[in-house]
Amino acid sequence: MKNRLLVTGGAGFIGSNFISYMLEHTDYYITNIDSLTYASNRHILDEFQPNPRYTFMKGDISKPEDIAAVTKDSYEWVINFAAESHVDRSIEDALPFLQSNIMGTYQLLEAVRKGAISNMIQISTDEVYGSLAWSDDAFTEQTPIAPNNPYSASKASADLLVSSYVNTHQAPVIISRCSNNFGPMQNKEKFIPTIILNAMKDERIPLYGAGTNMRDWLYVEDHCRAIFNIMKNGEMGEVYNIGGNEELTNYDVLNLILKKLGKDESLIKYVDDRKGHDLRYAMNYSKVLHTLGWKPSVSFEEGIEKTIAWYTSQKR
Ligand code: NAD
Ligand code: TDX
Repeated sequence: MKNRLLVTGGAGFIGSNFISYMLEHTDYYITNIDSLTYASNRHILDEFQPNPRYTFMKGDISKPEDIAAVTKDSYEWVINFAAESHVDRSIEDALPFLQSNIMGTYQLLEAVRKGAISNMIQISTDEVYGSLAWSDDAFTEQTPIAPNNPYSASKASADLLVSSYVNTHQAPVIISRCSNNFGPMQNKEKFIPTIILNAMKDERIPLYGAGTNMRDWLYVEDHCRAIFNIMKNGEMGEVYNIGGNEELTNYDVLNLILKKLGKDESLIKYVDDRKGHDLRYAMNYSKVLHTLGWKPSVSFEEGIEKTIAWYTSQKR
């Protein structure tokens, strides 16, 4: 049904920011289906609940009965954020990643194929392209898929499944691939929250390997705006890269945040490297720039100040 939006994983980091964004900037009626794993922000559900345009259903997108229950209503869109998202956990135990990220996407594609949902955006990641050498150009939408860890392999598998449904069934699905997000409501297991929360308590911050690995950082609200732009003007079957234009080494990220918090480098603790650690991600987002007119608007430094302010406000 027009004006009804199904958000999966809307209690997680990006999904909850997206729901806030959409409740504020649009008149969509939003249903959030989330299985409430360890990664979910349960307090945000209480904040959304009073809004008459918001409905929550606890459910697992990889379970056909949960998808059947939520698709008793029909939707104009599903935006699929639900996933196991932490690379380190996928190295310890890949199975939940295969279940949620691949089987979950499959169940949603089937719901789209059967007509319960009219359009879908699959939220993917730069990690499906693998790792760049220092001298390589940034990933484009034409860069071959070459994931290196169980998390990114599960996300790449889901993307391939989406492409197969687009090709075979003309399924109305778009894939968006974004770089590393940061901002309010990110789980403390991820790098930037780890830095902020540990530094606030004067606890040491683990820096993997030499700290020279590089990521491109995207402020989460810019990502939400990009997704809404894709909903408005994106073309079915297309892939869109979304980047932050902020390539930094992990050491530089850590150092900048320490400086903002008035802490010094003695808090850095060099630890063993992540197994199979991707060296560098960088996104060429000229397609969204030229076709949708989207570009990031929040610099890394400005985004970090907002993020620090949010984590500080959460301190009890
Ligand atoms: P997150 O781990 O913070 O949140 C994931 C949410 O999905 C949680 O609320 C969890 O309970 C829910 N969930 C997990 N499995 C589920 C299932 N089977 N059924 C229903 N709900 C389930 O993740 P995030 O960082 O917000 O990432 C959201 C999406 O964006 C993921 O698909 C991820 O691959 C992608 N992505 C994230 C980043 C990033 O930097 N965080 C970058 C690129 C792409
Ligand atoms: O304590 C840490 N110390 C450290 O040096 C942690 C948690 C991470 N790191 C390094 C590893 C990475 O090079 O920091 C970098 C960022 O790590 P993560 O926050 O775990 O993110 P990353 O592995 O880059 O993946 C993220 O971006 C792509 C998201 O978690 C994925 O869901 C997304 O697809």
